[in-house]
Amino acid sequence: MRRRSFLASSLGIPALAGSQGRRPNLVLITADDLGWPHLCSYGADLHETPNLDRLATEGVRFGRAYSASPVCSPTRASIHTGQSPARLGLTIWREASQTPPQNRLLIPPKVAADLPHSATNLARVLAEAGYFNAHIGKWHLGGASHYPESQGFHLNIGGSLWGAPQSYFDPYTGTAHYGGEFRYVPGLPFGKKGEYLPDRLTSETLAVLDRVHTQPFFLNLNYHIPHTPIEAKPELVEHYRKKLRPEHRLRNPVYAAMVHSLDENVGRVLAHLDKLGLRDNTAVIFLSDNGGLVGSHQGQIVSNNLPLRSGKGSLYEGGIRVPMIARWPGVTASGAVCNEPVISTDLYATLLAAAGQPHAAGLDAQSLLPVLRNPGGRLDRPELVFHYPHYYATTSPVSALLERDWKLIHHYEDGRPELYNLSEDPGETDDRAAALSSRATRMRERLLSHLKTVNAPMPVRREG
Ligand SMILES: [Ca+2]
Repeated sequence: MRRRSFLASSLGIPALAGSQGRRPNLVLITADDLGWPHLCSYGADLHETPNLDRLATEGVRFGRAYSASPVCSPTRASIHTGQSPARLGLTIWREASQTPPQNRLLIPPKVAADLPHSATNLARVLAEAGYFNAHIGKWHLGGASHYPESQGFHLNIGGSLWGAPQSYFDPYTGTAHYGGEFRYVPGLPFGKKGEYLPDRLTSETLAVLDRVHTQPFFLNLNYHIPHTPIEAKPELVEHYRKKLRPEHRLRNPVYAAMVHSLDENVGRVLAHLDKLGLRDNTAVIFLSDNGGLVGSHQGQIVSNNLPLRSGKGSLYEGGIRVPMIARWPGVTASGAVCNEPVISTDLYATLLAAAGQPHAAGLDAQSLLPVLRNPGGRLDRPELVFHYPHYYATTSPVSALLERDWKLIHHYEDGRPELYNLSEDPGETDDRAAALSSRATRMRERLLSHLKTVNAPMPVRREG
């Protein structure tokens, strides 16, 4: 039976003490570039994701969760700070932040390369509240002076400045991809040659859980897959090659095998929480940091996000709508679906609220506890803002405003608006901007006014 302190309930903060009579553990598991429709519980056909699907039946599955950015680092920064990428001034990944292209119509802004130490910081608040904070896997939020150890984490295994390793197979080093840059994964000595990185990160995670579970902990477990390089265990690739049929919408057996390994490893973590008796007092949240990568990588089509439009890098739904599942026994309903629009930035406020900690005012985060408890309910929030003032294979510089079902996309190159009604047209095929020009104009003014208020970095027109 879960106990609830009088003070906590009077503040609207959920029960802080579980069966062990203490604050809940927090487990945040992030996948990298996993598209919205890539889990079976979200409609995937070729893929097999029984562990994440089970997690969904045990908790709340979000149908309209958004990453704050269509690319990795800004979304991760939003989770750790509760600030939108526009407000934080961190709108693209580190490697691209200082060298915007000079040969396009617009010159994108130079933006923050590192997660600033001055920002509000989730792990630091949790550390001050007595949590043990472990970061395992991808970090991608700055150089060595801004690694997890400097951002409130007591432990960092694998977190570095790089967004992806050179290979997912031990020793994870080399120069095979990414422009010949020598990369490695720190904190993983004495590996077994050929071991798959997600398997290894999970083994490290289980060992950490064995050691820390006697005190409240925050586990920030960031798998690198299914980000490039598109590499998977050969026996799983073979399984999906044999399974692939002409009618399958998802068509890449290597990518399917990566998603399989992701799911299997999440299953190992969940099973270990059960083994240690921690399930009832642990809030688990799983999500992806942006939409799935579409288009070709080293000669193969990586994936697609159908029925959503486009993918990573884009502010169409395929770039920013992501799978997200939350399970917190005693708080979340079981097997429920929440279709309220929520955003990765909210996890900052949600995890702090779960730990019984207040969060600073004036941020862009809203606690999701009301919809975790009542997935059919609504949050008191009129809009979400997205800002990507950069180029990517799927986009030119854009911003977007989401007012529940209505979405306005503003293109900086030509000032062109696009307007979609997502409930009628989730695939964003019917642009209503011309037909509903007054709505489009109002939403664009609202969007640009907000971005000005937060001093968002903007692209500028190239001279000459
Ligand atoms: Ca990513």
